Amino acid sequence: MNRSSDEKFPSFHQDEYRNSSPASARYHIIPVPYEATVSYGGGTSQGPPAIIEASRQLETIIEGAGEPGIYGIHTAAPIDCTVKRSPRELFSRIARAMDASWEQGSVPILLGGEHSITNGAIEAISSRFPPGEAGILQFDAHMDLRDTYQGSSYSHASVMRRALQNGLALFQVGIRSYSEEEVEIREHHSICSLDASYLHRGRRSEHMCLPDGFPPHVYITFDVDVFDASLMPATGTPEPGGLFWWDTVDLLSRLLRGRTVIGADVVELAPRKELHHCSYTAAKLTYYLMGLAAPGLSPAAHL
Ligand SMILES: [Mn+2]
Repeated sequence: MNRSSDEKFPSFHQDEYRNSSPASARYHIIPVPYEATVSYGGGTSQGPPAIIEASRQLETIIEGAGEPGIYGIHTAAPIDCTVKRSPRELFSRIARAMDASWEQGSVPILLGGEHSITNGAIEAISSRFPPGEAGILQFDAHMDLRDTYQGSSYSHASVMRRALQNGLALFQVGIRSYSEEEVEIREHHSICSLDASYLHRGRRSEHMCLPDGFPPHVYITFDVDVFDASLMPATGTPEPGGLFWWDTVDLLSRLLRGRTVIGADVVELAPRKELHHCSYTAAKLTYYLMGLAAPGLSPAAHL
């Protein structure tokens, strides 16, 4: 195997694809093992290595998304989250990594870590894209719209509130657990959504799409707790009544039709050894997201 960089870290899908150089890779996998504000079960700092390890079991082709690996995958060294610095400093570091990725015409994909790492993506998107040009598609059991949570404005439960404050459009999928404050904020900002209960009632997905006025460039933030608790027990707050695999890929591909995927994150996996299907599911989802951001839909071409 010809490993070009970061030899000491395993890379995503490494049994099939060498770790491409950053300049030649379509996808930049950026591990962010950050865990500070998790409210229930812990362990998300182990998410990135578990996803990368599980990716060794992936096939080269993923049904419905072709073979994303042929476009080159670069796995970066994990972002150092251990130093006791302010969360804002960490988020800026994430933002810089994403921006460097865009500079090279690549698509950054963050592996969390807890959901608050998306604050880094929000910073990166807000400084690179003019208002109205980029929006966030959030798959999550929770709205994450609290102003603060456990005294922090940068908690996993407040991350989408920060997105709204930065003027980013938001579309939520799979929500099924929330506070009164969050319902009010959602109404106040007229946030569109496909909640889990709505999806469960058998609404047909053929005509589901993002609203016409939704921005052309879309960042996907994927909290694995959007999956049903039976499929994804390895997360901080598993919620019953969630999405399964085909619901998820069907919705992703339909909602993103005609849009350009500028990046993504997969967060909140708290891996457990005896539940390796959870790590594998997160790895397969990550690979599927790459397929949605395949060339032909180049984000760089629009910048
Ligand atoms: Mn979340």
